[in-house]
Parts: sequence; C-alpha cells; structure tokens
Amino acid sequence: MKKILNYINGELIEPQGQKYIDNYEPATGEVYSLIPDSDHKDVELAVKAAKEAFSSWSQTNKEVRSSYLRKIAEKIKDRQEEFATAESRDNGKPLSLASKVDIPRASHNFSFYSSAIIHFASESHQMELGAINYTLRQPIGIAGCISPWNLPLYLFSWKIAPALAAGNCVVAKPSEITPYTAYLLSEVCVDIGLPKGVLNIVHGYGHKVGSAITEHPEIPIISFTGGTQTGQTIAKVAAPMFKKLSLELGGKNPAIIFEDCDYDKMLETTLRSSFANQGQICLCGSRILVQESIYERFKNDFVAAVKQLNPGDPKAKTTKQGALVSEAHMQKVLAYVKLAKEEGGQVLCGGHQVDLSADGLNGWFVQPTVIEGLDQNCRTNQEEIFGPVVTISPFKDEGEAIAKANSTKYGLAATVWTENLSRSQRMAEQIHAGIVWVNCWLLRDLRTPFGGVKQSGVGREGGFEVLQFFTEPKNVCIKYDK
Ligand code: TXE
Repeated sequence: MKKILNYINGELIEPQGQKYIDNYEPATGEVYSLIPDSDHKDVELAVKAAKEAFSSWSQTNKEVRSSYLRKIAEKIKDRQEEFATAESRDNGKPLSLASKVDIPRASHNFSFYSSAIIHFASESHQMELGAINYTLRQPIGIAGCISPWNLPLYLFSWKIAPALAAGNCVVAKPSEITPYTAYLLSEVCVDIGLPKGVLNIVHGYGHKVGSAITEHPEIPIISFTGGTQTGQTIAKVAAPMFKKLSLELGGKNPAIIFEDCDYDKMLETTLRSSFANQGQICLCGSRILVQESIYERFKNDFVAAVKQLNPGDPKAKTTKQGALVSEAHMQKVLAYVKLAKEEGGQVLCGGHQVDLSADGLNGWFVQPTVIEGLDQNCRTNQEEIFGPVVTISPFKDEGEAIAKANSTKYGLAATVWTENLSRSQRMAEQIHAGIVWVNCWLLRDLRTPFGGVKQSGVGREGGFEVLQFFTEPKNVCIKYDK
C-alpha cells in the first residue's frame, strides 16, 4: 500500500509518530493509500525548517523566486495526466474534469504568480512641503496554508504560489481526505531543487495538524479555505494572536434567470453551475431563481436535462458525474434531501444514492437532485449542502429576485442571466456577493480579487490583492529641502 510522506526541510519523510490514516477512493469505497497521521511535532519540524530558510528566501531576487515557481508550473504540466488521475482517484471527480480544469488551473496558479511578482509594484506619494512617501512591501515570515478537499491542488496551489512569490516560507496542510496531489507537488519541489525549508507540506487531521499550524506563535499569516464553522474556529485562535487571516468559506449562491436571457446558453451553463464536481464547489449555484413567466418551461427543460446526468465511473471519458468525496459527506447530502421533504419540498428528480456495484464501484454516488416548492428561509435554502442538490423557485421582478438572492448569511458568488445590460448592472450592484457572473459561470481572471462577504469569508485571494496580503506594507517618509 502506497504511503504518502510529509515534505519537510526539502525531504520526503515519515511522520514522527509513524502513524498513518487510511486514504479512501470515493468511487470504490476502498482504501488505496495511507497518509501521515502527523501532529504538532511534525509541524514543529516544519516551522523550524521554514524559519531557517526565511532569511535567504526572503532576500532572494524576485527573478529567482519567479523561476522556481515557473519550473513547478512546467513540471505539473509535464506530469498532467498523473496529477489528474491522482486528483480524480482521491476526490471522486470525473477524470475529464480534473484533466481539463483542476490540474491546468493549478499549474496556471504557479505560472501566474511567477510573473505577477515581477510586476508587483508599490505606491509613492509626494508632499508639497518637500517630502516623498513610498511604501515598502516586504515578506512577513511563515505563512500557514490550509486547504479543503473539493478542488485539492487548485486551492492548495493558489495559496502557496503567491505566498512563496512574495518571499515568505510556507507550512501547508492539504485536506486529509484528498492528499495525493499535494504529495505529487512535493515530489516536483524535490525534483526542481526548491531550496529546503521554503515549502513544507504536513499531512494529517485538521484538529491535530491544522490547529497546530493556526496556533503556532511563529506562523503570523493564516490562509484558509474550507467550511464556515472551521473558519470560525480558526478565527477564534488567530484573532487574539493578531495573525493576518484570509478565510475563504462556504456559499449558498443564487443563479438568477430572467425571461430575457439567452435561453439555450443559460440552460447549458446552469447545468454545469449546479452540478460540476458533483456540486462540491463553493461557487456552485445551488439556489436557482427563475422569472415566473418562464418558470414552468425552465423546470421541464432543466429536470429533463438533469435526469441525463447519471453518475458513473470517474475514469470513464463520458462520465460527467463522479462520486461524492466521502461516505460521511454523502450521508450529509442525503440528510439534506430528507430535510427538504420534511420542509415541504417536492423532489422533481434524483435525491437518492446510486448503486454502481455491478460495475465494481461500491463508492458514494448520488443522483443529481432538483427540489421545488421551498421557502427561501427554510434550512434547505439557508445552509450549504455542498452536493448535487439544487432548489428552484420563481420570482416576479427584480425586487423579488434581489430579496431572495440576498436572503442567506452567505455572500460568495451569484450568476445573472439577462440580455438587458442595465438590468445586469442593477442586479450586480445590489447582490451581496464577492463575485457576480453575468451570462457565464466560473470564468476566472486571476488578476481579479476572489472572495466572499458575510459568512462566506474574510479577505481576498487571487490577483495582486493576495500579494498584498502576503506582504507587510511599510511607509517610508523622506523629508527634503525644496
Ligand atoms: O471542510 P473543513 P471540509 C464547506 C462544505 C463542506 C464543509 C466541510 O459545506 O461540507 O465545508 O468540508 C482543516 N484547525 N466547504 O470538511 O472541515 C481540514 O483538515 C485548522 C466549503 O473539507 O473546513 C481541511 O484541510 N484546520 C469550502 C480544511 O481545514 C482545520 C470547500 C478544510 O476542512 C481544522 C470545502 C481546525 N480546527 C468545504 N479543522 C469552500 N469554500 O470551497 C479542519 N481543518
């Protein structure tokens, strides 16, 4: 059985305690590798290595740091299929999705920040009385980067890449549910000769390794993506220690469809925005709001299309729906379908586990599910389900659409479907979200800030904003005689 190793001080090493956790393949439900059950002792080793590396790495020429990131990007590309296969096997997502989206984007994260750091500028301000102010943006120290299981390498890399580019060292922890691509990334770092201690990857449970990172007094920056509840736990630890904190949390995103939309494009994209990665993307549109004049037409067409989305073997090229990431998560999703019925919803399709054992797949498959007839304030429409379950409901006009869209404690993303430019701008201005897509979904320009409002998180990832997050601005003011 393959044992994944920690990557500390430039070496792939076993956990100090020599203990391991079973790593399951969601499609088969079987253990296919082992991951280190690390603890605070392993985190201590990683912090020591990062501390020793920081003085040289932080003073390394930006071009040199940039070249390391570029090499990592190229190596991920060279090993694309291996990474994609590992991602699909670890997470249960279709191999086609991992190959087309997750892995190319992870490679792009490294290449983007290898160039962004070269162009990262800071500002200066002249004063009439004869003084010049300029801002020094300096690396801070060790960044703690903690990521979830839904887009394992993509979300892992877009914390690590800017942190390293900015001159920090990193102690990172991937999710214990999907560790494999982070392990392959360690191999790439060894392969390209990344200076030891610059990046350290410690595998293990959140309550052991994750908390050891967030509590560590010598890790002044925490960048976290995961559940809102865990985000709250981390904030409680980090705030009194005055740590810099970036929290990318959950979402309950509205997809708002007006009668004047480009119907065919909307229908095709709404299928994707509802069920991509089995609905396990924080940006998925899980509450579909449709103008009442086209509600019945949409409902019939959408349900008919969803019924074609049958879960299958993630390795098969034709599979568009893979397995959910764990048995526990599948049970959580199915419990929400049960709750929806108790709250008065009608399940129009799906809502049950799919048995693929005849194909030798004893994993965790759920039929994509559409539910109607629920009030916006019920739990099903208020809480993040994070699976292949969406609700649909009608609205009369823009006012009702905005009221429904903004009716949850989250504010991550929204999609608006209309061919009316003024309407799209009116909606974009009023929706509580960090990202509003108009006539598209998941179109990401890395130069733009990414993040949510309300309980979807604090801070921004992406763009130059995240380089500002990973550096400390120092204002220098020089008085001179005019
Ligand atoms: O997240 P967790 P999970 C939502 C989604 C999902 C729920 C739980 O609703 O059902 O969160 O998912 C580490 N201190 N999102 O279990 O538990 C943990 O080991 C420090 C939305 O993945 O938050 C893992 O590496 N770290 C989200 C990471 O935190 C801790 C994507 C995320 O785990 C910790 C994923 C602790 N006390 C889930 N406890 C999005 N916004 O994309 C756990 N961890």
